[in-house]
Amino acid sequence: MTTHPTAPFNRLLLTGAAGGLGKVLRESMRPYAHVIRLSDIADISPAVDDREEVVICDLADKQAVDKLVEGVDAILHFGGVSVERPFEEILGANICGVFHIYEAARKHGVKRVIFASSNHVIGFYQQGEILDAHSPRRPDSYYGLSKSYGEDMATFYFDRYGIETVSIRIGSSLPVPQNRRMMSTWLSFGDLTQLLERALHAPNVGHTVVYGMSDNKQVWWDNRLAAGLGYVAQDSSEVFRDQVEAQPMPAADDPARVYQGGAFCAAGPFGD
Ligand code: NAI
Ligand code: 15L
Repeated sequence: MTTHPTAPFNRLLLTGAAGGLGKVLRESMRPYAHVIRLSDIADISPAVDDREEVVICDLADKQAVDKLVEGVDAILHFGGVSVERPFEEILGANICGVFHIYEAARKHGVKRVIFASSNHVIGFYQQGEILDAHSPRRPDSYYGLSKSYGEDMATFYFDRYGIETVSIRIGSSLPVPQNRRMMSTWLSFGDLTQLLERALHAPNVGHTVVYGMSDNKQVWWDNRLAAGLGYVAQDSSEVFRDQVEAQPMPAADDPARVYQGGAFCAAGPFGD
């Protein structure tokens, strides 16, 4: 993994800091900034030292987000609803939230955003189909739609205002792959950290879309269009194959076996 001898960023903002990945990144991103500003709507454990700042903030609150972004050099945007939910819940956190982040970035002169996008922007492709960053999106959920909107927001803010973004279409970033589908989609925490380091430091990214996956054996996503990032995955789901394949095989028509987005493709409808 590439490391930097000196921290090039004075202050990084990490949204979603109370979440599963936020807790990991709170530790693993420390080498890349003098100070990390940690934010979430949920409680965050107190700052451990003067290299951490803790700010409770609802992404749906435009004024609060504006204040949150003031004084940061780059943003790791991981906050928001992370699973399929009714549209009204997704709207404030993810759709208004991503707009608030970019508007604040524009006002405060932030030059780079790393956006935690998701494989659910292409979730309705069948497993085994090979995609790259230019494949038309096929969102599998309101959640996936919100990430698709976030990617469009990133393109717009680059074209209009020159703010660069790396959108990482994260597969499944968990300690271990939990099922057969995740043998293809798994992203280790170490590889996520390397990908973020590259996304922060690679020059001239414009708006680059990259699939966030480890060096898994059977993959559906071709990352050659994001080669400029220099990301080289170090881990592989293969070491978990025996324990994953001890699980029963899903039925042939189970979305978990059919679609790249798995069970998200069968969520809803809500509110009938
Ligand atoms: P998580 O659900 O554990 O963390 C998300 C955090 O966002 C939570 O702590 C939550 O309190 C916060 N949040 C929700 N609504 C908010 C609001 N209105 N204002 C401020 N904060 C709010 O999810 P996880 O797994 O840590 O994922 C982090 C990011 O990465 C999410 O954006 C998710 O969509 C994305 N992602 C994660 C994947 C994974 O495999 N873990 C896969 C693909 C994308
Ligand atoms: C996601 O986007 C979710 O945030 C996460 O909870 C996982 O379900 C992941 O995708 C996945 O597809 O495995």
